[in-house]
Amino acid sequence: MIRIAIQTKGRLNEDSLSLLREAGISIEDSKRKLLTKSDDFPVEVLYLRDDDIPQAVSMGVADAGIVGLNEVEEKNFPVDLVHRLGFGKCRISLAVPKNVDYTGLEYFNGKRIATSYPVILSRFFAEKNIDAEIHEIAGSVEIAPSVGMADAIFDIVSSGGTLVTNGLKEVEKVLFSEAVLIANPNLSPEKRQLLEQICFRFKAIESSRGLKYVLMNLPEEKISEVTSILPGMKSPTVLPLAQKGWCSIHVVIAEKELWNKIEQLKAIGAEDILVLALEKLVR
Ligand code: PRT
Ligand code: ZN
Repeated sequence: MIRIAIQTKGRLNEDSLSLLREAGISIEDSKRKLLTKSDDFPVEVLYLRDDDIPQAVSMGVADAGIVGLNEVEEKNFPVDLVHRLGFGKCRISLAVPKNVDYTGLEYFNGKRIATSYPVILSRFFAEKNIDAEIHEIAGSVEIAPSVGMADAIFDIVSSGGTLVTNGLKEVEKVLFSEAVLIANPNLSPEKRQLLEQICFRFKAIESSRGLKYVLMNLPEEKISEVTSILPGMKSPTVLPLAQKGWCSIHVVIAEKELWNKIEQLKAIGAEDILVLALEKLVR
Protein backbone atom coordinates (compact mmCIF):
# COMPACT_ATOMS: atom_id res chain seq x y z
CA MET A 1 0.00 0.00 0.00
CA ILE A 2 1.27 3.47 -0.86
CA ARG A 3 -0.13 6.71 0.54
CA ILE A 4 -0.33 9.74 -1.77
CA ALA A 5 -1.11 13.22 -0.46
CA ILE A 6 -3.12 15.52 -2.70
CA GLN A 7 -4.70 18.94 -2.19
CA THR A 8 -8.06 18.77 -0.34
CA LYS A 9 -9.57 21.55 -2.39
CA GLY A 10 -8.18 24.27 -4.59
CA ARG A 11 -6.62 24.49 -7.99
CA LEU A 12 -4.81 21.14 -8.02
CA ASN A 13 -7.47 18.92 -6.43
CA GLU A 14 -9.54 18.10 -9.49
CA ASP A 15 -6.64 17.55 -11.89
CA SER A 16 -4.85 15.35 -9.32
CA LEU A 17 -7.93 13.16 -8.88
CA SER A 18 -8.57 12.88 -12.60
CA LEU A 19 -4.93 11.97 -13.28
CA LEU A 20 -5.20 9.17 -10.69
CA ARG A 21 -8.49 8.06 -12.23
CA GLU A 22 -7.03 8.03 -15.74
CA ALA A 23 -4.22 5.89 -14.33
CA GLY A 24 -6.78 3.32 -13.21
CA ILE A 25 -6.75 4.42 -9.56
CA SER A 26 -10.29 5.42 -8.72
CA ILE A 27 -10.76 7.49 -5.61
CA GLU A 28 -14.00 8.53 -4.05
CA ASP A 29 -13.88 12.36 -3.98
CA SER A 30 -14.89 12.78 -0.39
CA LYS A 31 -14.37 16.30 0.86
CA ARG A 32 -15.14 15.22 4.43
CA LYS A 33 -12.66 12.37 4.75
CA LEU A 34 -8.97 12.85 5.42
CA LEU A 35 -7.99 9.47 4.02
CA THR A 36 -9.63 7.45 1.21
CA LYS A 37 -8.65 4.04 -0.15
CA SER A 38 -8.76 3.13 -3.82
CA ASP A 39 -10.79 0.02 -4.69
CA ASP A 40 -8.69 -0.99 -7.66
CA PHE A 41 -5.07 -0.22 -6.72
CA PRO A 42 -3.15 -0.42 -3.41
CA VAL A 43 -3.25 3.34 -2.93
CA GLU A 44 -4.71 5.51 -0.22
CA VAL A 45 -5.14 9.22 -0.74
CA LEU A 46 -4.47 11.66 2.07
CA TYR A 47 -6.16 15.05 1.61
CA LEU A 48 -4.07 17.99 2.85
CA ARG A 49 -3.56 21.72 2.29
CA ASP A 50 -0.97 22.17 -0.41
CA ASP A 51 1.34 24.00 2.04
CA ASP A 52 1.54 20.86 4.21
CA ILE A 53 2.22 18.31 1.47
CA PRO A 54 6.05 18.70 1.19
CA GLN A 55 6.50 18.25 4.94
CA ALA A 56 4.07 15.33 5.14
CA VAL A 57 6.01 13.54 2.36
CA SER A 58 9.36 14.41 3.86
CA MET A 59 8.31 13.05 7.28
CA GLY A 60 6.79 9.91 5.77
CA VAL A 61 3.23 10.75 6.86
CA ALA A 62 2.58 10.31 3.15
CA ASP A 63 4.84 8.30 0.84
CA ALA A 64 4.28 10.55 -2.15
CA GLY A 65 2.42 13.73 -2.98
CA ILE A 66 1.08 15.83 -5.82
CA VAL A 67 1.81 19.50 -5.24
CA GLY A 68 3.00 22.66 -6.99
CA LEU A 69 6.75 22.91 -7.52
CA ASN A 70 6.51 26.38 -5.93
CA GLU A 71 5.49 24.81 -2.61
CA VAL A 72 8.26 22.21 -2.82
CA GLU A 73 10.88 24.90 -3.45
CA GLU A 74 9.51 27.21 -0.78
CA LYS A 75 9.21 24.63 1.99
CA ASN A 76 12.60 23.16 1.10
CA PHE A 77 12.08 19.79 2.83
CA PRO A 78 14.15 16.87 1.57
CA VAL A 79 11.91 15.05 -0.91
CA ASP A 80 12.55 13.36 -4.26
CA LEU A 81 11.13 15.14 -7.29
CA VAL A 82 9.83 12.12 -9.19
CA HIS A 83 7.98 13.59 -12.15
CA ARG A 84 6.55 16.82 -13.57
CA LEU A 85 2.85 16.42 -14.25
CA GLY A 86 2.09 19.20 -16.73
CA PHE A 87 -0.90 20.81 -15.02
CA GLY A 88 -1.22 23.72 -12.56
CA LYS A 89 1.30 25.64 -14.63
CA CYS A 90 2.19 29.10 -13.39
CA ARG A 91 5.22 31.22 -12.62
CA ILE A 92 6.37 33.20 -9.62
CA SER A 93 7.32 36.66 -10.72
CA LEU A 94 8.43 40.02 -9.46
CA ALA A 95 5.95 42.76 -10.33
CA VAL A 96 6.10 46.52 -9.84
CA PRO A 97 3.54 49.34 -10.20
CA LYS A 98 2.89 49.82 -13.90
CA ASN A 99 4.20 53.42 -14.01
CA VAL A 100 7.65 52.43 -12.68
CA ASP A 101 10.43 52.88 -15.20
CA TYR A 102 12.00 49.46 -14.65
CA THR A 103 15.48 49.02 -16.06
CA GLY A 104 16.76 45.88 -14.34
CA LEU A 105 17.12 43.88 -11.15
CA GLU A 106 19.11 46.61 -9.38
CA TYR A 107 15.78 48.42 -9.11
CA PHE A 108 15.01 46.12 -6.15
CA ASN A 109 18.02 47.21 -4.05
CA GLY A 110 16.64 48.81 -0.89
CA LYS A 111 13.02 48.17 -1.94
CA ARG A 112 10.27 46.46 0.11
CA ILE A 113 8.84 43.36 -1.55
CA ALA A 114 5.67 41.64 -0.33
CA THR A 115 5.42 37.90 -0.89
CA SER A 116 4.19 34.55 0.40
CA TYR A 117 7.37 32.97 -1.02
CA PRO A 118 10.21 34.49 1.04
CA VAL A 119 12.52 31.46 0.76
CA ILE A 120 12.50 31.34 -3.04
CA LEU A 121 12.83 35.12 -3.26
CA SER A 122 15.74 35.42 -0.82
CA ARG A 123 17.55 32.61 -2.62
CA PHE A 124 17.05 34.43 -5.93
CA PHE A 125 18.18 37.81 -4.55
CA ALA A 126 21.24 36.23 -2.88
CA GLU A 127 22.25 34.68 -6.23
CA LYS A 128 21.84 38.02 -7.99
CA ASN A 129 23.46 40.11 -5.20
CA ILE A 130 20.34 42.19 -4.60
CA ASP A 131 19.77 43.63 -1.16
CA ALA A 132 16.02 44.10 -0.67
CA GLU A 133 13.60 43.97 2.29
CA ILE A 134 11.37 40.93 2.02
CA HIS A 135 8.00 41.21 3.77
CA GLU A 136 6.19 37.92 4.18
CA ILE A 137 2.42 38.21 3.97
CA ALA A 138 -0.03 35.34 3.83
CA GLY A 139 -2.57 36.49 1.24
CA SER A 140 -3.73 39.33 -1.04
CA VAL A 141 -0.11 40.08 -1.86
CA GLU A 142 -1.18 41.93 -5.00
CA ILE A 143 -2.78 44.78 -3.07
CA ALA A 144 0.34 45.53 -0.96
CA PRO A 145 1.81 48.22 -3.28
CA SER A 146 -1.46 50.15 -3.65
CA VAL A 147 -1.93 50.38 0.14
CA GLY A 148 1.67 51.48 0.64
CA MET A 149 2.83 48.26 2.31
CA ALA A 150 5.41 47.45 -0.35
CA ASP A 151 7.16 48.79 -3.45
CA ALA A 152 6.83 45.55 -5.38
CA ILE A 153 5.46 42.03 -5.06
CA PHE A 154 6.70 38.51 -5.72
CA ASP A 155 3.72 36.28 -6.44
CA ILE A 156 2.18 33.58 -8.58
CA VAL A 157 1.13 34.70 -12.04
CA SER A 158 -0.90 32.69 -14.48
CA SER A 159 -2.85 34.77 -17.03
CA GLY A 160 -1.51 38.03 -15.60
CA GLY A 161 -5.06 39.35 -15.08
CA THR A 162 -4.64 39.87 -11.33
CA LEU A 163 -1.56 42.04 -11.90
CA VAL A 164 -3.35 44.20 -14.45
CA THR A 165 -6.38 44.64 -12.18
CA ASN A 166 -4.07 45.86 -9.42
CA GLY A 167 -2.09 48.27 -11.59
CA LEU A 168 1.07 46.13 -11.61
CA LYS A 169 3.37 44.79 -14.32
CA GLU A 170 5.44 41.62 -14.36
CA VAL A 171 9.14 42.42 -14.68
CA GLU A 172 11.05 39.24 -13.74
CA LYS A 173 9.91 35.61 -14.06
CA VAL A 174 11.81 33.77 -11.35
CA LEU A 175 10.39 30.24 -11.14
CA PHE A 176 8.27 28.26 -13.62
CA SER A 177 6.04 25.93 -11.67
CA GLU A 178 3.64 23.08 -12.35
CA ALA A 179 2.20 20.20 -10.34
CA VAL A 180 4.86 17.61 -9.54
CA LEU A 181 4.92 14.13 -8.07
CA ILE A 182 7.22 14.06 -5.04
CA ALA A 183 8.20 11.11 -2.87
CA ASN A 184 9.82 10.34 0.44
CA PRO A 185 13.49 9.56 -0.26
CA ASN A 186 13.47 6.42 1.95
CA LEU A 187 10.59 4.37 0.57
CA SER A 188 10.53 0.62 1.17
CA PRO A 189 11.17 -1.52 -1.94
CA GLU A 190 7.47 -2.46 -2.03
CA LYS A 191 6.37 1.19 -2.00
CA ARG A 192 9.04 2.21 -4.50
CA GLN A 193 7.75 -0.43 -6.89
CA LEU A 194 4.18 0.85 -6.53
CA LEU A 195 5.41 4.40 -7.13
CA GLU A 196 7.22 3.29 -10.28
CA GLN A 197 4.07 1.56 -11.48
CA ILE A 198 2.03 4.73 -10.94
CA CYS A 199 4.67 6.85 -12.61
CA PHE A 200 4.74 4.51 -15.61
CA ARG A 201 0.98 4.99 -15.99
CA PHE A 202 1.30 8.79 -15.65
CA LYS A 203 3.90 8.82 -18.41
CA ALA A 204 1.69 6.75 -20.70
CA ILE A 205 -1.18 9.19 -20.16
CA GLU A 206 1.12 12.11 -20.81
CA SER A 207 2.63 10.78 -23.98
CA SER A 208 -0.80 10.15 -25.49
CA ARG A 209 -1.94 13.74 -24.86
CA GLY A 210 -2.38 15.66 -28.09
CA LEU A 211 -1.94 12.54 -30.23
CA LYS A 212 -4.35 11.28 -32.88
CA TYR A 213 -4.67 7.84 -34.39
CA VAL A 214 -5.00 8.19 -38.15
CA LEU A 215 -6.13 5.50 -40.61
CA MET A 216 -6.11 5.93 -44.38
CA ASN A 217 -6.21 3.99 -47.61
CA LEU A 218 -3.16 4.31 -49.83
CA PRO A 219 -1.84 2.83 -53.10
CA GLU A 220 0.77 0.20 -52.07
CA GLU A 221 3.58 1.77 -54.07
CA LYS A 222 3.33 4.92 -51.92
CA ILE A 223 4.13 3.21 -48.59
CA SER A 224 7.77 4.31 -48.53
CA GLU A 225 6.71 7.95 -48.95
CA VAL A 226 4.67 7.79 -45.73
CA THR A 227 7.83 7.31 -43.68
CA SER A 228 9.36 10.44 -45.20
CA ILE A 229 6.25 12.47 -44.30
CA LEU A 230 6.26 11.03 -40.78
CA PRO A 231 9.98 10.58 -40.05
CA GLY A 232 9.47 9.96 -36.32
CA MET A 233 7.69 6.65 -37.01
CA LYS A 234 9.69 3.41 -36.91
CA SER A 235 7.36 1.88 -39.45
CA PRO A 236 3.67 2.46 -40.09
CA THR A 237 1.20 -0.37 -39.62
CA VAL A 238 0.19 -1.61 -43.09
CA LEU A 239 -2.86 -3.84 -43.63
CA PRO A 240 -3.95 -5.28 -46.96
CA LEU A 241 -7.26 -4.20 -48.51
CA ALA A 242 -9.60 -6.36 -50.57
CA GLN A 243 -8.97 -4.02 -53.50
CA LYS A 244 -5.72 -5.05 -55.20
CA GLY A 245 -2.83 -2.56 -55.12
CA TRP A 246 -4.28 -0.72 -52.11
CA CYS A 247 -3.54 -0.95 -48.39
CA SER A 248 -4.68 0.60 -45.13
CA ILE A 249 -2.07 2.56 -43.17
CA HIS A 250 -2.33 3.31 -39.43
CA VAL A 251 -0.20 6.06 -37.91
CA VAL A 252 -0.04 8.28 -34.83
CA ILE A 253 0.20 12.03 -35.44
CA ALA A 254 0.56 14.92 -32.97
CA GLU A 255 -2.53 17.11 -33.07
CA LYS A 256 -0.55 20.28 -33.72
CA GLU A 257 0.78 18.91 -37.00
CA LEU A 258 -2.33 16.97 -37.97
CA TRP A 259 -3.63 19.17 -40.81
CA ASN A 260 -0.22 19.74 -42.29
CA LYS A 261 0.51 15.99 -42.36
CA ILE A 262 -2.95 15.11 -43.67
CA GLU A 263 -2.46 17.49 -46.60
CA GLN A 264 0.89 15.86 -47.41
CA LEU A 265 -0.64 12.38 -47.13
CA LYS A 266 -3.49 13.37 -49.43
CA ALA A 267 -0.98 14.75 -51.90
CA ILE A 268 0.68 11.31 -52.26
CA GLY A 269 -2.71 9.65 -52.84
CA ALA A 270 -4.13 8.85 -49.39
CA GLU A 271 -7.92 8.50 -49.35
CA ASP A 272 -10.68 7.98 -46.77
CA ILE A 273 -8.60 9.42 -43.95
CA LEU A 274 -10.06 8.64 -40.53
CA VAL A 275 -8.83 10.55 -37.45
CA LEU A 276 -9.50 8.99 -34.03
CA ALA A 277 -8.75 10.10 -30.48
CA LEU A 278 -5.89 8.14 -28.94
CA GLU A 279 -6.54 7.13 -25.37
CA LYS A 280 -3.22 5.73 -24.11
CA LEU A 281 0.20 5.21 -25.64
CA VAL A 282 2.27 2.69 -23.69
CA ARG A 283 5.90 2.53 -24.74
O1 PRT B 1 -6.02 25.66 0.61
P1 PRT B 1 -4.66 25.38 0.09
O2 PRT B 1 -3.56 25.95 0.96
O3 PRT B 1 -4.48 23.92 -0.22
O4 PRT B 1 -4.59 26.09 -1.34
P2 PRT B 1 -3.98 27.51 -1.78
O5 PRT B 1 -5.08 28.51 -1.72
O6 PRT B 1 -2.70 27.79 -1.07
O7 PRT B 1 -3.56 27.21 -3.29
P3 PRT B 1 -4.40 27.25 -4.64
O8 PRT B 1 -5.43 26.18 -4.65
O9 PRT B 1 -4.82 28.64 -4.97
O10 PRT B 1 -3.22 26.87 -5.65
C1 PRT B 1 -2.58 25.65 -5.59
C2 PRT B 1 -1.41 25.65 -6.56
O11 PRT B 1 -1.89 25.90 -7.89
C3 PRT B 1 -0.36 26.73 -6.35
O12 PRT B 1 0.55 26.41 -5.34
C4 PRT B 1 0.31 26.77 -7.71
O13 PRT B 1 1.28 25.73 -7.82
C5 PRT B 1 -0.83 26.43 -8.69
N1 PRT B 1 -1.36 27.58 -9.44
C6 PRT B 1 -1.50 27.63 -10.79
C7 PRT B 1 -1.81 28.76 -8.97
C8 PRT B 1 -2.22 29.54 -10.06
N2 PRT B 1 -2.02 28.80 -11.19
C9 PRT B 1 -2.76 30.86 -9.84
N3 PRT B 1 -3.10 31.53 -10.80
N4 PRT B 1 -1.92 29.24 -7.70
C10 PRT B 1 -2.43 30.46 -7.49
N5 PRT B 1 -2.84 31.29 -8.50
C11 PRT B 1 -3.38 32.64 -8.06
C12 PRT B 1 -2.27 33.68 -7.83
O14 PRT B 1 -1.86 33.65 -6.50
C13 PRT B 1 -2.93 35.01 -8.15
O15 PRT B 1 -3.65 35.51 -7.05
O16 PRT B 1 -4.17 33.23 -9.06
C14 PRT B 1 -3.87 34.63 -9.20
C15 PRT B 1 -3.17 34.95 -10.46
O17 PRT B 1 -3.78 34.45 -11.52
P4 PRT B 1 -3.80 35.28 -12.87
O18 PRT B 1 -4.36 34.31 -13.84
O19 PRT B 1 -4.67 36.46 -12.65
O20 PRT B 1 -2.37 35.69 -13.21
ZN1 ZN C 1 -1.81 26.81 0.30
